[in-house]
Amino acid sequence: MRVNNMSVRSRVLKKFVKGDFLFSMLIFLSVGIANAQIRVNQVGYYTHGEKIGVGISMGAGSFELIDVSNGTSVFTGTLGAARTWPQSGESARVLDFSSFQTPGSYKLKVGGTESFVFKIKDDIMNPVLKGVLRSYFYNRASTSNKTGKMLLNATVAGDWVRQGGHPDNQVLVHSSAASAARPEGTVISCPRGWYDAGDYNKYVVNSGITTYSILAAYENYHQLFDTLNTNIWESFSGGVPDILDEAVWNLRWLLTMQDPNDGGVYHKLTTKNFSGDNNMPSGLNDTRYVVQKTSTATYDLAAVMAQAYRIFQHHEATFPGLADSCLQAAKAAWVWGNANHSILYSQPNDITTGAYGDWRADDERLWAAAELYISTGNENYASSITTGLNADIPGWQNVTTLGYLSLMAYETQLSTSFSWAIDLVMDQADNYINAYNSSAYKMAFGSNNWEFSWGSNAIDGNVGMVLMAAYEHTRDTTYFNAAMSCMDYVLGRNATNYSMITGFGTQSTKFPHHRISHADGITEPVPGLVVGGPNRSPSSGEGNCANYGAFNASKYRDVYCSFSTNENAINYIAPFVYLAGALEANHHGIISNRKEIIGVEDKVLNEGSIIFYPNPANHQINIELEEPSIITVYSISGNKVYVGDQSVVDVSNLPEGVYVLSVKSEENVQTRKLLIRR
Ligand code: 9MR
Repeated sequence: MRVNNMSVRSRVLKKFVKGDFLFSMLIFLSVGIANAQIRVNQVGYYTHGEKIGVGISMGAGSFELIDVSNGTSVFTGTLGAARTWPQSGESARVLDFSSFQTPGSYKLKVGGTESFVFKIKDDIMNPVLKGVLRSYFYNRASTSNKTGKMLLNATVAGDWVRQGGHPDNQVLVHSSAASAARPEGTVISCPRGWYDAGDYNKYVVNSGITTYSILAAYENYHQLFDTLNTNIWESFSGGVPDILDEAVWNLRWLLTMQDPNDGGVYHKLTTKNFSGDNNMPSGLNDTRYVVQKTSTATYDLAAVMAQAYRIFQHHEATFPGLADSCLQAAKAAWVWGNANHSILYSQPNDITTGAYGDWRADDERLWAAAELYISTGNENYASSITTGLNADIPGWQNVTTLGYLSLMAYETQLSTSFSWAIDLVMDQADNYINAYNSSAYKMAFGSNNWEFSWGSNAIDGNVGMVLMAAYEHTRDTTYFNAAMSCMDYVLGRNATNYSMITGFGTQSTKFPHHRISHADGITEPVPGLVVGGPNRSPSSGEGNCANYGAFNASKYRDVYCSFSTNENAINYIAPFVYLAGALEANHHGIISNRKEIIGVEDKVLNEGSIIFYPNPANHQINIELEEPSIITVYSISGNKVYVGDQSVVDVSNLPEGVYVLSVKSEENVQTRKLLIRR
């Protein structure tokens, strides 16, 4: 896929750099001002979804929706009440055009002010989903220069061809990580994985939450991902969906970060210092080290490996032995973690790269226990999932809620009930619904100061994930709309007026703090990168390069030097893989797979080959089962009213009405609407 959406502003900036100063500034100012006052999701909105724009510093009155194909006004609405958003100091009015449901290209207009052009479309987030997922492919470490297959060549990389780098097959054990079996200086091999961010190091903690979110997207919505082609090397060889191939690139690296002698996991694989800004991976040969085993890295690895086990056990033919290796790694990590519960990262004196430090590891432990319990059914793990930790918005340092989200998704399949954890997640989601209802921007994200910390866009994305979980749990569309507001935010309905995903939107980030994009000599940045976003405390290490604004929500600059607001990172991108996947899936009638409670009768249920008859039914249903399956019938309020494993289902005791029939085999869950009539 080639994404080439160079904005006017970017072109002008390039011109500016070339020196055509006056002319460029004139265009820049007029374009900037014309579009700055109406903030939209610059990619667009779902045909049947909520559609919100925001007008800044406007009086009461009406707005129009203009069809850009012919310039006609197709919808008129009333501007919402003016409210001040404390995070940006702006007076904002909501422009709600949700009831307009005709696909096309449009812009919003208030008086003489117009927004950027956006689309209304049924699968509007599909390109974004592919883009954010593909960004991992571009950020793969250890792509080889020697074999055509492993190269980021033009066939798969489009404009962003680059040589491979960091083979990581000769990594040294740092003194902080030395053990009797692997003393300092031992050479080990840890290839593959994704570069963490703008830098070229690989950090287990951040990989943990990232890989989880990507795999969770697949677990929840595999029918969507089963056919999502992202044009990576593995797309040409079949086997498994591309999203799983991408995850395996990192999982294989993660497995090497575990010391096979004791199960402990190295915190990171890194050079001693960050490399210079103008270096491509292929030009770098500095020694790389594995540094200190920690409890956080070890439990994170346990959690992700347990999750990976339950997915890859269904893909033994493509990845023989992988699932088993994952489970063994998870168990060994759990054992080491329990014997070394509070070993927290302490940066050695000779290392200056990212720390990913922490104060506690009990959230990581809970998450690991949850994933191990779900994957094995072993109640010993369940007993380690104890109350006391809040359902905070997930982040690399706080992973409790990842465990809760998994327990929620597998609720109906677990012997022990964790309804208390689900209640905590729902409470948190409801906090964000309150924020969404009262926000000047009608946004779930951004009501609290702390949300504008380093990597704020990841917080926005993770709020979206929590809201989607609440939606899957209740089917209340308020959660769904609030989750969409998180996508709108990162794509332009925000105080910066930028889409902060490279390659998407008219005014998108052009100069991310991403060494590859900076040094590759290619005009456009690598596409699909989500940058950190506004940061209320930008780093003092940047000097005055970025000249930030006064308000939390506008402390963002699209300049390379702004590493505290404009750096991409794998954990910023992953929640948007999940969110874009969840939005796309739901707009196509795909219902979350892991959760069997499906209490709606008016949705298009997922496609599949199950045949059952009669429908409507009277006394019994006959199902053509091709493999051993569990049959469950749900009432429309989500209660299980029948469970069995036979192809003849007796429904004579069920009252007339609409039900959902679910047929679950080892491979698949399929659902159908069932009517019972007498
Ligand atoms: O995401 C991290 C953020 O929470 C921290 O405040 C920040 C400063 O320590 O570091 C961020 O992570 C960086 C990591 O340490 C190194 N790779 C780039 C990451 C994104 O800036």
